Amino acid sequence: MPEKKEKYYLTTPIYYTNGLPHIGHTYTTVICDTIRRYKRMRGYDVVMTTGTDEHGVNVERAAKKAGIPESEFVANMAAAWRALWEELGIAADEFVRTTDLSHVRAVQWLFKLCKENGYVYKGQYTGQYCIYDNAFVNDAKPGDNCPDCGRPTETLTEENYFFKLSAFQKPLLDFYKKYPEFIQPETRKNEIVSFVEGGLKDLSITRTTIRWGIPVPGEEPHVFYVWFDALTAYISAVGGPDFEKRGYWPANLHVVGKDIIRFHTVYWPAFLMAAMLPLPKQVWAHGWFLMDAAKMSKSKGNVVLPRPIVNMLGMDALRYFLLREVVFGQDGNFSYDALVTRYNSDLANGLGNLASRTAAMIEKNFGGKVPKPSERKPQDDTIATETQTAIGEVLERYEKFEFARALEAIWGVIAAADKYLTSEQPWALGSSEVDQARKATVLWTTAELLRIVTVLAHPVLPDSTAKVWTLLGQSGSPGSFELDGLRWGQLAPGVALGKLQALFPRVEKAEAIERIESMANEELNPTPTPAPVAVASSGTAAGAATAPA
Ligand code: ME8
Repeated sequence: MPEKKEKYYLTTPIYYTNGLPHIGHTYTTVICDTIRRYKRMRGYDVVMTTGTDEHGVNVERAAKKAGIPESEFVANMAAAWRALWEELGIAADEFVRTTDLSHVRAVQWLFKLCKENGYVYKGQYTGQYCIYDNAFVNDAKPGDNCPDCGRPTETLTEENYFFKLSAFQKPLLDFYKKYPEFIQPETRKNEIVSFVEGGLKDLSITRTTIRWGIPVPGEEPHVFYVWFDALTAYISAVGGPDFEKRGYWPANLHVVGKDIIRFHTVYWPAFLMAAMLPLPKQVWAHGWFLMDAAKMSKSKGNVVLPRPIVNMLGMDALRYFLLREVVFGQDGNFSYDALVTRYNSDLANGLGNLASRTAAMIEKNFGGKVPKPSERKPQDDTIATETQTAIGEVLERYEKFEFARALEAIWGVIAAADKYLTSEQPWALGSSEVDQARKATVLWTTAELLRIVTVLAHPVLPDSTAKVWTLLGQSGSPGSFELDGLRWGQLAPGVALGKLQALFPRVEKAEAIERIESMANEELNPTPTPAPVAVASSGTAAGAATAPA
């Protein structure tokens, strides 16, 4: 554990405001929230940033279509994004909007530094531009489609400021070599290294054809190119030019989807090198959640929304599914069927069932107080050792962001508890002194295991573990438990159990899917009523959506 609270700064991408969050955005934000909780439990002083990327031609067009000024359009969208993260309990510590004045100043400051250091010049640029991705498409010819989104590119000539990206080929390659952990996972690193080895062209970083952007001081009508603008949000969120005062820059971690890794591992470090600013320590690119084997997008009409799932199964179920189903870094398919199957098997039958039967047996046999264990049998020691070993393994997995493996190890402990109960059969023991003593040992052992599982699962399942924590009569939140101090044997006998709250009520699959789909349909195609779709607070399987973190 760090001596004095060491700072840890992590970020999600700064999302575009031309749509609302779907499961893909939720995935990135859940990952960051999980890492934030985990790092806090390891004693770090953590700040997590998210935000909205609000400039560019797409916004100009969308605002025009909506018949409102751009500033109003983006304010509405940013408010919607912020509200959804809060509703889902994954609101970040900093929410940066690229229209914030502090961000505008930070972008202008970064540009000034790059220019003063000789890395910015004026020139003419003609190229094929994808207005949907806000990027010139390298090597594309007129008539070519954008290789990323498949839509037509437009030929654009304009006077631009250029950033001398070509000067950074060697510094970047040296940097990747010196910090082999900078780009993760390894396969992405290899891609980026060969891209940079292939040569870097200078990059246009301003536009004169776009109106809705941050002005280049004294150079109007030049406004900043979206990536120079957006990437700077990571530093403007923690002080901009005054970043040293707050002490969170350089970031420890940028979590992004694989679609934007190049911007984060080539452009961004080059901008920072040019400005002689510290570089982030790591960029982690995860894969995509696919729907019917295609990347989700609103235009394809295959988006999965988080809210209907949360209303039906609870936020923890969604978090669990996203992190358990896919190996971090790889693509994964989203399906409601797999989601509900995992919910019933791992959450309702697994953790939920273990918690409720343990509490019920302690209630019935020991008046709701944690019993005092007595003489141990070898099988008690075996399960204690297994659980203690799992603590080490889970922490190691979390540390490497191997969430699926961490959860697998935790659920291995839950399965061991089920087996232990089945073989020890505390319910079949009588009321003799010997039987009572044995019952006490078995139930203390199970409750202790449950306590450890609760702490370990907390970064992924914050709400339900908080409920189990209370059920076990523990004070505070499992989130304030320091992971490094977690050991077998800390559960004090005599503690009164709290109230059993519904954790993960089993659901009938077909019915659950139908309800989720119908809520999603309603959200995507609302019937014209004045009120927005309400967040269900009752009548759901798992109760209300979570409170803000
Ligand atoms: O690219 N699966 O914003 P964006 C997994 N504004 N993750 C997904 C996903 C999917 N199907 N779809 C989206 C931008 N994501 C820029 C970023 S940062 C300085 C500027 C997630 O709204 C994933 O993290 O298009 C991806 O990188 C990000 O959303 C793209 O969000």
